[in-house]
Amino acid sequence: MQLTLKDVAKRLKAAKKIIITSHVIPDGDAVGSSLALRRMLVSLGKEVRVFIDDSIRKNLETLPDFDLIERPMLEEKLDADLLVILDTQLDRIGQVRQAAEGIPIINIDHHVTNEGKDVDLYLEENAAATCEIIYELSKVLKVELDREAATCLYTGIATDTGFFNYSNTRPSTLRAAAALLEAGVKPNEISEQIEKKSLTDVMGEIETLQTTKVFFEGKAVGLFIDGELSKRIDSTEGFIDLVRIIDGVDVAFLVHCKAENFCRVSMRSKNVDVSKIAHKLGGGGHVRAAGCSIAAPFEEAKMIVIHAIGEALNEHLQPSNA
Ligand SMILES: [Mn+2]
Repeated sequence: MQLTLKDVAKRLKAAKKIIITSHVIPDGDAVGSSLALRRMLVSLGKEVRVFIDDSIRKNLETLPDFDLIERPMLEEKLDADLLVILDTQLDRIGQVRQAAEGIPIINIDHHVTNEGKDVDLYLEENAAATCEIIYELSKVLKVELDREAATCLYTGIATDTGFFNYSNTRPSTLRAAAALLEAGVKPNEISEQIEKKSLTDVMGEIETLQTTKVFFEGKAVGLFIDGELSKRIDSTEGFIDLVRIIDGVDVAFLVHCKAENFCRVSMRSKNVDVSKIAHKLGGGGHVRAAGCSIAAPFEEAKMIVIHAIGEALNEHLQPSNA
């Protein structure tokens, strides 16, 4: 069922015990929206727990209430009136899905690839971030955002828009950000915290840049982290942005060998719909930023991705799509 924001508010108000969760490989929007919504609901007298079934990157550890995030224990059965899934769909919340089995679900998301299977969904695909939706929800719920909740929401909006650089930045995104500054957010502190990198990460970045290769007359550019290089890299955050700026490039992508037969792929584009490419390969995301996992050895995964991008670039150039 498709929900409106008012339906969402009603469902939240009717519940007493609420569990909030988000996707594995959590980003600023996943963590920020979960923590901000928790604070909002606690201020309404709700009993709230946040579960994320994955480790979370260090840069997000300074978010207010970060220590309250729990990981589901094997065999633990969770008890609540409502499970709220943020920034993703049911099949990407890891073990939380089993632990919360039987609890009614509402799903709040901005990913165009979310089909809302088996859940009640509020999808605002034009929102730059789930945090932008949660900000709108705070108005519907008539909750005043404190500095802590505002910091969480700003972090999610800033990270999902590349600090207001990407095409998903819309007037309402900036209005939300402005209101969050009025609630006490310090934008410089957040950007310093998010962009901070260890020396190891910067050295890994330099090594990864050496793998830069262009394809399709310079319309695509790839970065390739094999198993060997992967051992020296903690985070690939922001790597793609280093090459997506190359003149003439439409699609930038990164193939990261995480295990012998398992590679993660992320893509960014200026024109081509990379969410379609990701979807074809079993992943998802947005028109200009998407990703997927490929269960294949590194060299094979590379070929699969390059081929799929070539096809998408070709289709994009067909006059019927112009
Ligand atoms: Mn998001």
